[in-house]
Amino acid sequence: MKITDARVIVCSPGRNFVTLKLETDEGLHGVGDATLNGRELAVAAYLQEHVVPLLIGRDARRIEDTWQYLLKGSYWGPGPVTTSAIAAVDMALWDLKGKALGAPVHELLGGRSRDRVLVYGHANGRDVAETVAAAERYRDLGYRAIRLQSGVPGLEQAYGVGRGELYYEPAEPGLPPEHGWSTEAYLDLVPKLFNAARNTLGWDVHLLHDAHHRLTPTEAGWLGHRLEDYRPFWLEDPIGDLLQDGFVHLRRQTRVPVAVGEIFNSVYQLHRLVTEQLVDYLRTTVLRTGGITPLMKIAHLADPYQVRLGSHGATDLSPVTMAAALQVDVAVHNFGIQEYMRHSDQTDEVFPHDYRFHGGYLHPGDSPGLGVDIDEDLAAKFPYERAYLPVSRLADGTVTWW
Ligand code: CS2
Ligand code: MG
Repeated sequence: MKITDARVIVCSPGRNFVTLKLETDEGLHGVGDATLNGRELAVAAYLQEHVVPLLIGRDARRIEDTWQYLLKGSYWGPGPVTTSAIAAVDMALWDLKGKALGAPVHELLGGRSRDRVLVYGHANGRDVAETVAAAERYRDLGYRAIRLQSGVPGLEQAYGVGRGELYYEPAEPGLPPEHGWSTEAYLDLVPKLFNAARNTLGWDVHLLHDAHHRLTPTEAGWLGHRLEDYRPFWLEDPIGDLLQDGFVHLRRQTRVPVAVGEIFNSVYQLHRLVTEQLVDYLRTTVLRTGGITPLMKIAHLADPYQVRLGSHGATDLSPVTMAAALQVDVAVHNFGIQEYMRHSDQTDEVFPHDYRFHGGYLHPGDSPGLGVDIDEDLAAKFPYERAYLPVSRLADGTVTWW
């Protein structure tokens, strides 16, 4: 089966997405997601100028070889742009493989280990009361796991709050919005948030929280210790992900489960975290880490260390990524939970897909391939509009991780 055409489709049905569509000489096509929030055109250009010329005429059946060829052949190794581009190719090739064999991709990954995929929703509000009320709405929708993100007293904006009821869209058109940040006010708030949530929701629901890379190991250790009695499912991105020694210090200070990895683009960024059991869940996705091929390797590495997958699933990952992620989620043994930040109706119309939400779980279909597609004609009606993620500053103006 030879690749005969490769199209890079940039569209913006509610938000910007980059999608790769591969056509073959057997009349089959496959799709892959290449979206990198705030830097979409960098990946689109990488694909169009440097990858597409290498794909035409290649045997679409050779998935591992293509993945190795595109990564090692780049010389410069993994990075967010490179691996997002390679991920789109890898997803599209798995989509084609499944379609050619008449099987959903999870059948090619070892078959189902579970019938459905536990997901979590995103309750948010301007304050604790609004956030807990939103969490009650998510519970009433059937969610069994809910992330809590609240406004912080004294700050105009906070990560994870606003721009949508069932989802959270941080990127904004124009130049990067600037948000204030106060660690002290945040650390005062979060224990109160969890106390109110447990008092209202009880214990029969998983509660999660994302610190979004903003704390030092000492600050995160203090917060984790304070949250232990509320039994969080996980504390996500408690510290900056890139200095792995920080997780050693964090592990000494708290037993709260830790989730990390949504910005990781290679196994080398998480190898020590797994083999020294410094984290409990890996947030790495089929998109950021380069596709289904590397994520399966990561899952198999993590399994004997009792580290589970808890993949990223925000709005800036398209339904193509969600469909591909669910193929992995339903197959691997060491699955924990899948983030499910719903997309807008516009997005769902451009990317028709099989997966459905019911009773707190996502149910991937059994269509051959990934179970998702892109409606190119409809996509063309939503042109790209440059948008940026926010920049965060302390009260004195110092830039900090957003
Ligand atoms: C967040 C994301 O979903 C999450 O856990 O970390 O919303 C993240 O901020 C966005 O994907 C960035 O584009
Ligand atoms: Mg996160």
